[in-house]
Amino acid sequence: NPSLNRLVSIIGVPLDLGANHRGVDIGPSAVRYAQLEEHLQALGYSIEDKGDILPNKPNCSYLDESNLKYLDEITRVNTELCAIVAEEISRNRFPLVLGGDHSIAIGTISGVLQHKQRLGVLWFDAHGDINTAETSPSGNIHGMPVAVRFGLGHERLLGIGGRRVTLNPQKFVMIGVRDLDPGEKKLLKKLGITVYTMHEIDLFGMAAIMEKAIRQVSDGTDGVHVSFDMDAMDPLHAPGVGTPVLGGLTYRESHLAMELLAAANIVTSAEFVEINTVLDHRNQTAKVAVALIRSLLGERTL
Ligand code: 5AB
Ligand code: MN
Ligand code: MN
Ligand code: MN
Repeated sequence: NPSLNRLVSIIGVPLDLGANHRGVDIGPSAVRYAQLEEHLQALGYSIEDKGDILPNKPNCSYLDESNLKYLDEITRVNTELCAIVAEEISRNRFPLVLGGDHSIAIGTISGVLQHKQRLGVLWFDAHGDINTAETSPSGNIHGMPVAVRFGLGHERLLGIGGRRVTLNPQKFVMIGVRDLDPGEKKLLKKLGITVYTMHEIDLFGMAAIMEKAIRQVSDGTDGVHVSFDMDAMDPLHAPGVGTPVLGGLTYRESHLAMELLAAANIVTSAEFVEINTVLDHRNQTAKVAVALIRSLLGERTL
């Protein structure tokens, strides 16, 4: 598609402090090793790799009273990420963020919101990621980024981006969901968020679901962000994730979603997260992530 932005900036965020298992911190390396840059160059993209935002490894005392593990370091990394994402967009480049655990969506999306106030978001995930410290069963911040971007959560996380940048729940769609905590179910209903669970994907098919989702997030917005948690896919195809849930998207369903997004030409930023190399087999999940990114950026078989 000739009108897609051909300038892509890769931003690595090897953060695992928001997750329950170590290992997603090697995600950006694994994706680079699966030849992301070479593949995108072959597609005609001009790539600038901005390198990694390096988290500090805190020593052990993360468990405070607030049920927010590693809040300080996660806030610091996301603040830096927000600034880099905003900077790349101001340079007219497409930010492609590689995680790292899903708490980095807080920074990525707040960076995008600096330029696109009317943003649509497609959230591919087995989970809702809409817990707060009050509802979270784990205290892991990778289960909270959606709540934060709707203005719910700890002050420090809400402050990332310098002002109260919040998303419009009408322009936010979840795809692939199959594991929600009780508090998440209540909040999703209260906010009226469109959630295409695996049930709807089974019933209607990915093509029909994507047609509706694309219309919803692109009508009346200045851009669309794709946040892709690799655990949206079935663990059979993406085994290298910290919180696998059976019954996920097949290889083809996830690719079809990316292909339809490329054809619609609406996506202005993306992130691929939760690639856990310690739990992966022979870098399979990183390779699948690269294949999905290629499809999202317009690669076709013929
Ligand atoms: B992921 C759980 N809901 O809050 C929680 O991988 C899992 O970014 C969160 O989707 C999974 O701890 C977060 C039980
Ligand atoms: Mn998930
Ligand atoms: Mn997630
Ligand atoms: Mn996970």
